[in-house]
Amino acid sequence: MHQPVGDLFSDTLVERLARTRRVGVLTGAGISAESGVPTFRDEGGLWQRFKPEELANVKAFLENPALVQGWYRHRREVIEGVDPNPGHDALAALEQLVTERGGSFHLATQNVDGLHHRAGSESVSELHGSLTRTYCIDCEREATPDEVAALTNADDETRAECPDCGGLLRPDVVWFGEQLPETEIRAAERAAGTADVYLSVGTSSVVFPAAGLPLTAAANGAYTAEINPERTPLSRQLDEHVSGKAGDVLPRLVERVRTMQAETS
Ligand code: BJW
Repeated sequence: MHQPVGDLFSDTLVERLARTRRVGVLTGAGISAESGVPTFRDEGGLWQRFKPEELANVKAFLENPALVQGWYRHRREVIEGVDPNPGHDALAALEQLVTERGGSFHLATQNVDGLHHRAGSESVSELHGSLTRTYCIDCEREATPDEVAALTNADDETRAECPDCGGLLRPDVVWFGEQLPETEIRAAERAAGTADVYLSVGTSSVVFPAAGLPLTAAANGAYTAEINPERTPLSRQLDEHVSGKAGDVLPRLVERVRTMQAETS
């Protein structure tokens, strides 16, 4: 493992990001923490107040749709009130730097908050869906945001039903036991399998198949780095663990990459 010297991250990481052609990134809830979106498994995270088995699988949804719909309504409200933070901005800037020099960049996110798109990232796979979309589990019609707001504004005891057929409305997110959207996971796997350098940012690396992406990158020869204030089950298997918050580390890292890229062009 490369030991960072004099900075949070190593010169090797900066050089690889400034010079290689293909860059891949995986993000998790930690990158949105500094925007004010709670993570799942940290203290005070979403799983502390609500058990995942109660809320994030289809059986639980069918048993208590109003509870699950209410939880997602709450999360949509949280997200509507927050903005991308310097970590999201830095990844959008990194994409620009890499594509400007003719390289390719891909960002796979487990987050459903849309903050990477709002920060300006373009090549993004949303592996676990999006909170902004809601559909009927019977006729599959997508409900408009206005319909969702109106239907889920009632008290938590009321289930939101499709205005067309009366089926239950559910968020377009991926729950445990469900397949990830094929196009998104394929793009993410391709990017991981061909990356020269791969970053894993703000994820506990316990949920698969997303947690396998940095390992795919490593197995295919990429230089891999994890950015997280805590170590994860993957830390020892990657080239570098950068201990810090994404909103602190990423802007500094991208600034160093920008400087090196300018010097060598
Ligand atoms: C900071 C920070 C700061 C804090 N800066 N960092 C292989 C082995 C074992 C099991 C499986 C396997 N393959 C599949 C499975 C089953 C299952 C699974 O993985 N289970 C494990 C839990 C054991 N996976 C699935 O079911 C997946 N589907 C699938 O594989 O389909 C095929 C299949 C089907 C059936 C059988 C077998 C195969 C689907 C997984 C769906 C996950 N869904 C959720 C909910 C999404 C909707 C929603 O948002 O409500 O996705 S669960 C939840 O966890 C959410 C997240 O995206 C995901 C990952 O969490 P994340 O992002 O890592 O957040 P945290 O909170 O865990 O971590 C935050 C981190 O940030 C921490 O490390 C902090 O330290 C750090 N941090 N501040 C940087 N400022």
